[in-house]
Amino acid sequence: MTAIKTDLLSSANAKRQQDLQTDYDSLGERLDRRGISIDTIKAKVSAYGVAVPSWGVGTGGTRFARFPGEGEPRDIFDKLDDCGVIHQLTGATPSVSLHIPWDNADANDLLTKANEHGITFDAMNSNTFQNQIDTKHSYKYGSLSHTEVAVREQAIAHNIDCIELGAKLGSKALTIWVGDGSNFPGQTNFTQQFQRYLDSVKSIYTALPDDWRLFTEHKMFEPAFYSSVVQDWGTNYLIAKEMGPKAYCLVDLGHHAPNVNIEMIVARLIQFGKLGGFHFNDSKYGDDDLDTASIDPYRLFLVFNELVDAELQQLSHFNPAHMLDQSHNVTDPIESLMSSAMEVQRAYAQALIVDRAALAEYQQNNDALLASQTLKQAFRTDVDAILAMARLDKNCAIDPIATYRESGYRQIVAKERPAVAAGSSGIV
Ligand code: PSV
Ligand code: MN
Repeated sequence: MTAIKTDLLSSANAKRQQDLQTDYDSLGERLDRRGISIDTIKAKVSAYGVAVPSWGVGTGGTRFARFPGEGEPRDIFDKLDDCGVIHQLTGATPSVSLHIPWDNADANDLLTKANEHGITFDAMNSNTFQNQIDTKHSYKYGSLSHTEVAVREQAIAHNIDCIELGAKLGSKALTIWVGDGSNFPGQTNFTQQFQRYLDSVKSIYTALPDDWRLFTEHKMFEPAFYSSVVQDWGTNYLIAKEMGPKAYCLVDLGHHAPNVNIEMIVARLIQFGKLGGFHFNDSKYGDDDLDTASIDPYRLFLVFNELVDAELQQLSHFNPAHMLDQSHNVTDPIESLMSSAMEVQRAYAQALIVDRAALAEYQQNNDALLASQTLKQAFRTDVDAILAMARLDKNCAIDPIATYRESGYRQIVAKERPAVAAGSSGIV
């Protein structure tokens, strides 16, 4: 089933096809002069996919308020419909990452809905940063690292439930992010708290099927404002090492102090075989969950520069999961997620056209200026036509956002989806 009518899509593309062909040919000529085949880059972009977070299609919020959007999804099935639109128009988001218990539903019903849209399920996300309606013990003072064994056991059991549901859905990974930490110096014993966390994740690890991976996600602060148990990539690396070969680190681009060199963290995790995946949101101050590349597209490109470098080396254990993780307050989430998926593709395409032989030589000869210019040359290249042509080849939209607006999808679904009451806060 396709949510956007195919005749609308075709006529939207027909209006833009001639200009696209001209732009593609002209870019092809310029790349050819640099010894790069535009069709090879297009094929790689076309095969590339990034997972959409189920929670991203709803309107987020801040700690202060949540302003509901028109036609917001009512449940996971509406969310999957919205994810279907994103994939239909961009061809870049073949999978969805679920968050349990928010998305809890019968596995067969979930599969049926996903099949309708030709999408699959990426990593499962557990949630022990909130109390759930049916949970006996509170997570107010933590979950996997809680001082009380009963709370830890409840959090472990929830993660195992996520694995069990995911296994039925064809997912192959569990992502754990916890809010555990402390708000006051002295509130917790760092060492004992971390040991309790390690013991808990090891129990979850033992329940992991052989062909699954376990991702742990670090985050510097929030909701704990003095210390977080999994605060940085070093701690995350220790966790993955302690657990074993199926455990990897997940890097959310918003979870570091401002100005931290994230691309170098990525390189380190690649070098030691522990890079599990990404949440490609952007950030200016803290965990802002802003749209991908809306603040610092060069940083995203530099991350992809490391990824392409590793891809070319064909390293074993190198198969990072690519996911988005955003919260939208002032935009239509479908538009924001489409924009982000395309930004991730753009960074990938730009990293693919880096002249790696030249770069290696400049590095060897300590030619800092030309090494940096080599990266800049790729970053400055407008690869839009490659992305658009890859979409057209797959019968997706040359201009997804314009086509989405022309389709009136949001207004159509708004008729079936009543507005949700405002008031509560809702950032994730
Ligand atoms: C909370 O900071 C967060 O944004 C983490 O990045 C998780 O990935 C996400 O929520 C979903 O749990
Ligand atoms: Mn995240």
